[in-house]
Amino acid sequence: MTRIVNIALGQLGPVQKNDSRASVVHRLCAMMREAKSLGADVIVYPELALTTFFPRWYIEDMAELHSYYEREMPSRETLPLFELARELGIGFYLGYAELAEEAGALIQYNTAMLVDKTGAIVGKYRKIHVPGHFEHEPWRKFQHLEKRYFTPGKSFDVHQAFGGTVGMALCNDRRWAESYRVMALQGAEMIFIGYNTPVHNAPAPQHDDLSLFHNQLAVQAGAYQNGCWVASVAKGGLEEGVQSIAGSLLVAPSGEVVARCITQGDEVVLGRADLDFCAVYKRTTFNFDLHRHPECYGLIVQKKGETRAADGGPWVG
Ligand code: CDV
Repeated sequence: MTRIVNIALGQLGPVQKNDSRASVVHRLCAMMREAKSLGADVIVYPELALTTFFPRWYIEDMAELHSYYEREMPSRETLPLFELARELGIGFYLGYAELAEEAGALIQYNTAMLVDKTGAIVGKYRKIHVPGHFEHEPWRKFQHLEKRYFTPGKSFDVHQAFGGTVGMALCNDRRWAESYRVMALQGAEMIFIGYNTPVHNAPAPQHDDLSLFHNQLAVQAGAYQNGCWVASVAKGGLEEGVQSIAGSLLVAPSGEVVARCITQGDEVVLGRADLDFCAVYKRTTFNFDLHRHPECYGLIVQKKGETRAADGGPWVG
């Protein structure tokens, strides 16, 4: 029996500061209906999909900052998404800012959740590779204060859903080989990733022309080297004056791009993922049991990295 999962890329165009949660959920619901009409089993939405990408601003007022976070899921505003998922019989992955209460303290996470076809939350993932900087850096055209606003998560888990094994990651995670490998070692067959990537990278502006290339390169390598399907979905377009790359795509275990969005706005594109195609790679070239040498990889977990540039200056995030 073949295991086909029809995966919809639910790319979002910009969400401006004054756009209400209700208006964004309305857009997400319209996309969910379109995905269902195309035959989708699951729709993948971007990172921090419910609001504008607020880490671009230095926000000192805690009440204002926390207005971008969700304290519960489903919340009053997001409930229509869960209800529609159940009504249509379609799952979804959604990125959002989470305000969690732990031992009496409020902890801020950059989170994604996976919801199944009954509208039930199957799992949650908290972003591990939190990029950017902690302090206000006025020299930048815009801030990237994720390190200030989000505590890193602790684990890459996988979940049984849609007839296969699903892993989740968020944005910057897709650039790190470790993210995919840790999920693949747990049998991941599909990895869902949401992202917000500005075209302009303040610490390395010479890379701006390569933003889309690096996005695709990272996802294709992650899929191929781990024999997984990877759906990577953007919030694109011009948001509050900042241009973000779009370029959402679905990559097969062969590393080939099988579906992609071509606009900067709200766009639904369907890809057909045969989960049994993963085995073609997992049992041959990337047969971990046969070919990996974990005894030689100790440094990967023993050493974090080099913390100083060759010229003695600090690395910039
Ligand atoms: N939201 C992100 O994680 N963005 C990062 C960058 C560019 C800071 C990314 O890797 O796309």
